[in-house]
Amino acid sequence: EQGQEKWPKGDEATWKAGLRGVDSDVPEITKNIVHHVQTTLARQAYNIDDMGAYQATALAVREDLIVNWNETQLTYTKKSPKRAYYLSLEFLMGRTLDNALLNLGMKDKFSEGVNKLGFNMEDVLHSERDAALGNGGLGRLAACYVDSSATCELPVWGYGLRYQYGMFQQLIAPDGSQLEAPDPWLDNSNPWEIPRLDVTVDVRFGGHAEKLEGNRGIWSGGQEVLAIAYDCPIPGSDTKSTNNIRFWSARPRRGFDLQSFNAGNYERAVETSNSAANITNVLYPNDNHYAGKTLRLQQQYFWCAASLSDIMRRFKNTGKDISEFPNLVAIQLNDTHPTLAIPELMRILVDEEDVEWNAAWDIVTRTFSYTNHTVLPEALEKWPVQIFEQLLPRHLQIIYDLNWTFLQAVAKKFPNDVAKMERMSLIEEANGRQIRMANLAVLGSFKVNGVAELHSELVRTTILKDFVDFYGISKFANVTNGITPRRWLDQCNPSLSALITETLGSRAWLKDLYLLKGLLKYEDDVAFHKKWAASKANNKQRLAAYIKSTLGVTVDPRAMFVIQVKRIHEYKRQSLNILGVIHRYLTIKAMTPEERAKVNPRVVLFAGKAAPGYWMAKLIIRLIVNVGKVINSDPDVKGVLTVLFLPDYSVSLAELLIPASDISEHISTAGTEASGTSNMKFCLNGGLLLGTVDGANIEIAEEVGEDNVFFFGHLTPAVEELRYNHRYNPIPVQEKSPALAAVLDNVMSGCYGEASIWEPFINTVRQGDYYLISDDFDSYLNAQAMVDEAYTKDPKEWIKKSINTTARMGKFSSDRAIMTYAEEIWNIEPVKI
Ligand code: F58
Repeated sequence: EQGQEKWPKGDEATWKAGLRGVDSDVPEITKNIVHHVQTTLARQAYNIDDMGAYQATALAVREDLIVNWNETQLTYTKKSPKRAYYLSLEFLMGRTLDNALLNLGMKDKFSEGVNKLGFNMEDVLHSERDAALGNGGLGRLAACYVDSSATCELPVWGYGLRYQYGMFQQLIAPDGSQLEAPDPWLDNSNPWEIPRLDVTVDVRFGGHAEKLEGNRGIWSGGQEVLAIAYDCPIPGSDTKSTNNIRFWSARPRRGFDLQSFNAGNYERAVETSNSAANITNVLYPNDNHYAGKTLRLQQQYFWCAASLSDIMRRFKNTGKDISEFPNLVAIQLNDTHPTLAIPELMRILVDEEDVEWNAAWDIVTRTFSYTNHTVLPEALEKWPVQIFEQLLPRHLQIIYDLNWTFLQAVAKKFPNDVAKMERMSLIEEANGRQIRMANLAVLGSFKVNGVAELHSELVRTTILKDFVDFYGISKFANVTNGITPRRWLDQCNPSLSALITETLGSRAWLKDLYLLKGLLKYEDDVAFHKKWAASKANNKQRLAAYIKSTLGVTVDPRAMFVIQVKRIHEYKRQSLNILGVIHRYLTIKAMTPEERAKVNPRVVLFAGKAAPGYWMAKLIIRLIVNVGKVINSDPDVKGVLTVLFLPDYSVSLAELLIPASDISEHISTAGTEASGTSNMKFCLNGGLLLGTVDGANIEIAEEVGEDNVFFFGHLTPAVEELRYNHRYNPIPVQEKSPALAAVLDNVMSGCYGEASIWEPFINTVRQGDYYLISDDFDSYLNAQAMVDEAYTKDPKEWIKKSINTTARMGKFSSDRAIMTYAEEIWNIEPVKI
């Protein structure tokens, strides 16, 4: 078919002679790297360091990615399949070079080439700085999903924002407090983006909206901001398919206001440009908490408007009638952050494309689907109507019009249920009028999903119950999260990956993770056990070396490594962990030297960032650091217990920590953690899970077997009543858990710093205890005792558990998750490149 097409421009042979392919042999690779050293970096063998070698190598790899990217995009354009767009305000990518080399299947050749040029690939890879355009789970999930979409050859694009400053850098002050420093990640140029200075969209803010007949409107005036596209190629694993994330950057519409400039008011002329560029300045560093900043709403609209305009332009290029839009376009809303895309598409259809209101609404509601990531009430987005009036007057009209029709339908279905109408309305009337973004997202979507079975059930029965009653259950689905096994095993754990490949006889497991089941044949194989244990030991040594070089602390890799790494949040209960550590410390201190010699030595590691404005989370970090200082300098527990807080948690640090865990902790209060994804990463790497019956922990246990996880704590249905009791029939901690009472007293005794510092935290446990620390504490200690027993009593049995865990993690590949979205929600199919 392609052969019959007419060459679009000039002489075909001349064009083709100029096109490059993907470099395939080592001399070609080194030649290209040297070429970039010489002519892009303007350096030479005499003055190039690891950083320069990284940059030149990245530029060479970038070319390979772009070759595949071009071919993929041309194929999509020619075949015009239905496409899906993943709208996410966060993409937590981490480093790119290693992942790109592995997905291209070029790592060995590039390593050889880099060696020939006098560098070591490991050092080169470590020169790259993380792209941290995300807070945590939600942003990293988006990154895993684009990897899987390319690997599964699905026509999917991501849309995001190109923040000048990513996730802040975390420093720990001498007193143990978290400090924040900015992350100007673009200061060293970014080889992984393609600036598209010609792909731009005008985005309007403010001005006034007029209504015409038939619900049509005109929006004019205000200020226009220019969105500029930066494309980031996303290579699939072992395929040419290379998808795209389009990141938008804000620029002032006109360099400056000429009138003010000519009037001699230079500063004012430049002022507009400053405020426009501010929009994509910084990633908001809140995790599971809604802050309600106007600039954040500007970010959201800027991104939705630019992305939708771009999607519409691409759709129109197909020449299809507008009514075909939902047959060619599916848009996934990653949480409520992109919900403005719903009224924006209405605006485009009704005001600009002259589509009749009801027909437009039909198009909209066959296009969008929405993923919910939390049931915590404090995380649900609501925007004051007043801000909308100023910033998005036309969207406010559209939302009012939608709400009017919607509430009539609700009233018809549930006559006389005013309370229900109030709850379902797009507008919350109490405490200042606010727009409820989750309600709008549900209204405008044909499918709503949660991210793990339990979470999806809670969505259906709690926060969105009224909507289930109204629409029926079939609109509400579950897609359990997944992780990419390329980054989260092959890349971060080369020794285990090699062992698996050697054992299974091929690398096919990386694209069909259920093949890991083949490892079960060796669950009792002594020789295999030895290799399995050697890989873990190797990863623990690697981490120990990092700890030595960054914190100057020596940890014994033969000790059991217990790891809890994630955002610091009260619901995730790092507090429970550190209180448990103190209990362990006090217990060991009370022992005779003979008894101490029998204790299972542990290294307990924490890492994670607290939102800069989340005071309690920061206090918990401070407690962890200070408890660590006391324990680590106490000769009584030397070699038996070490406690460390590793600063500045990131994707790259996760890649080092996860393969080194014996046990990881996922201990949220039941019903609060929507899914969790690091739980999957640890288990895939053969670390065992200690956790509550929450989120995806439940499904992990279902897959790997309950005997291979350590569960504890109250279950979700008990939580509400326990909280009620805390309020109305409180029982003192001393009665519920004498062990916890002793620990709290110990903290207040001043041995980790003045009691007044910790009092606000201690009080949250003693009074109210919303996260049920006191209810779960004894059960937690009991689970820890089971861990010690399992680890020390029979090492063979432990390794068998570890093998079983890895072998049964097939379900948690993000390939499975993305294929579920593709087949059950988006209705898109793979496209062969
Ligand atoms: C996380 N949410 C969930 N939100 O907490 C976690 O259980 C789940 O596994 C993960 O999503 C993926 O589904 C989360 O990370 C955020 O960070 C938002 C950032 C923007 C502001 C609101 C919270």
